[in-house]
Amino acid sequence: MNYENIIVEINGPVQKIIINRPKQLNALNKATFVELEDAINLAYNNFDVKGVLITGSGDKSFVAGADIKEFADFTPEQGEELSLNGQRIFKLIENCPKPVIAAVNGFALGGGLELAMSCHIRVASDNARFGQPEVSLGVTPGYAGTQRLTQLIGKAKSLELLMTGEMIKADKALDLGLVNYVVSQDELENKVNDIFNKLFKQSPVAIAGVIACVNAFYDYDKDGFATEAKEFGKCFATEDFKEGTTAFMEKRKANFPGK
Ligand code: DAK
Repeated sequence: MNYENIIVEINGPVQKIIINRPKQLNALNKATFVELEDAINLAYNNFDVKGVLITGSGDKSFVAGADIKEFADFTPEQGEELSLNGQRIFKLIENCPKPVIAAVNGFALGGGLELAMSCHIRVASDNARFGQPEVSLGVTPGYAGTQRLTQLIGKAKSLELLMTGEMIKADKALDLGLVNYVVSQDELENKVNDIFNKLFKQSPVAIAGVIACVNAFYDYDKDGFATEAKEFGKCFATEDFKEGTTAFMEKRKANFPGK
């Protein structure tokens, strides 16, 4: 697929996805969602990709929300359809078997915060701003913001942010547990790479299992304990497990084949 709204770069084991609509502060329109889904599927299917980085173009905005101009005259049916489609694509990110890190380089508002929250780890630059301002537009969040914000920071703070639509700074987001790290703008990419370097020393198979187990905790259709037992069992048939245990006994670092 030719991309017009995102840029996809593969740097070694990292697939970088840059939301690239800087004039609109990287707001997510329909076409961007289509391209984002395609890029995530690429990461799922490319064995050599071990991690995904999602960020926004420029130094002002990660993603300033869904494209307000696009849904202004929607019917209720179109609104629900848009919501379900966005939820489905963000779930694809959340369930990606490879770690997905959001490098939040500015505004992460509405659909932008929802995108960041669907990633496994969030690293913010100190100029980042977070919020779910949908109530100011007369809508509720539509891409699972009410669910993931509550999962990440708890009911009381989540309700406050969702009902006031207030924007918060990066240090407050860190206090709330909404982001994992805050660094200077210059350090953002280095910090993300440091995290990837730690992750890439571990078994990709086991990391995929951990993601599935933790996600099962939040999935009412799944029993997280049963998922964990299943993922644990699956490891015993993998080359990663054989290499990990052999390396331990031979007192050397493991070199995981990723299968
Ligand atoms: N959509 C479209 N364009 C946007 C945008 C957005 N979310 N955010 C910014 N832009 C555009 C502005 O219109 C402006 O374009 P021009 O007027 O120059 O053509 C350009 O980006 C630069 O923005 P500003 O001039 O406003 O820049 P400032 O630095 O002054 O302000 C700001 C930055 C981020 C504080 C401000 O742009 C702002 O408040 N933007 C809107 C933020 C926002 O409310 N975001 C949440 C969007 S609501 C649904 C599903 C999902 C959703 C809703 C319904 N259904 C299923 C129905 C989700 C909703 C959202 O995400």
